[in-house]
Amino acid sequence: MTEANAAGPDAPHRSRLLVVDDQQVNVQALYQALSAEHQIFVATGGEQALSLCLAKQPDLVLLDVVMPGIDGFEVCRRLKADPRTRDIPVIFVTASSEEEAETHGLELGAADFITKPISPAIVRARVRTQLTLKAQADLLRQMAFLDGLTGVWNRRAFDERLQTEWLRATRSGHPLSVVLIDVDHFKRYNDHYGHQAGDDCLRRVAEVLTRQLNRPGDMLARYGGEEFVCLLPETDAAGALEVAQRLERGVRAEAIPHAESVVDPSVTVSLGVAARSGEGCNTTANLLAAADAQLYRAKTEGRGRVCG
Ligand code: GH3
Ligand code: MG
Ligand code: MG
Ligand code: MG
Repeated sequence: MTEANAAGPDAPHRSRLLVVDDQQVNVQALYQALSAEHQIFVATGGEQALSLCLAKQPDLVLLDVVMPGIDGFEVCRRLKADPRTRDIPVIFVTASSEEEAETHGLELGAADFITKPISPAIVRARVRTQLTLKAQADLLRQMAFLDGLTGVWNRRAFDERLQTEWLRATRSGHPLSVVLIDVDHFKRYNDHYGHQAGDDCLRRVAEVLTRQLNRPGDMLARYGGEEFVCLLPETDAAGALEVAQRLERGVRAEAIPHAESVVDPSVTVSLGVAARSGEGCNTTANLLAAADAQLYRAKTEGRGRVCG
């Protein structure tokens, strides 16, 4: 997922464009038309275009069709087949104005088609349109994976990442752990302070938990209701227990008053930890079930603690 433009999908900002053409004169023309507004990368062949798309993750590709080696159609087909590059819009820029070629390009997933010789003003306008659409699509994609109340990832995002990380860990043999986190006596919190305050409390808990995570690969998601979940790649059971203890202490240290809790006069959480190497943790469902069983144990043993 690329980062959405912080100022909103329509705000102008310097985008990153990849210009692909085997002829210097064409590259020059596009560069002159677009470099004042955008940052330009150049590839002079299909192979180079594909590797630059992976390495630079441009916001848009302007793609020539006829090139020695793999042609523009094949580049487009490969970009659209790879989940890492399929959301990058492709505009074909070609000398051919044949209906058949244009149809073929659009069927391959191209966003637009421009014929050479180019008109700088038209190229700029069409590029702008595609960039706006791309920014809006990115924002929607991002919103579909975020929890509306707390702003952390939602369960859908978690489930997807868990599958990816599970496959990766299985392949590499590296550790992987999860931590389930449940706010203690939260029904009483709502009953005493009101639902609005309950929502504020969940937001603060989410913030505190986020702050305790320091590895770039770690993920915090709202699992549902007053439950959160942490995904910890490259982390074994002992490491995950340490993280969980830190999360528990972090929430306690925030000292959010909770007059009706019998655990502590402030908000506490119970946590259950499970690692891929653990007994019976041979599927993602079993991993989560194991974490849930440990969470249940933390509840029955008095809450405000970690079990794993
Ligand atoms: P335990 O310590 O055993 O976890 O007790 P609990 O009261 O936290 O557990 P229970 O599952 O009985 O209640 C969870 C409560 O969380 C009930 C529900 O109304 C509240 N809750 C769930 N989602 C939200 C939310 O989005 N906002 C607010 N304010 N409350 C929520
Ligand atoms: Mg060419
Ligand atoms: Mg619960
Ligand atoms: Mg609870």
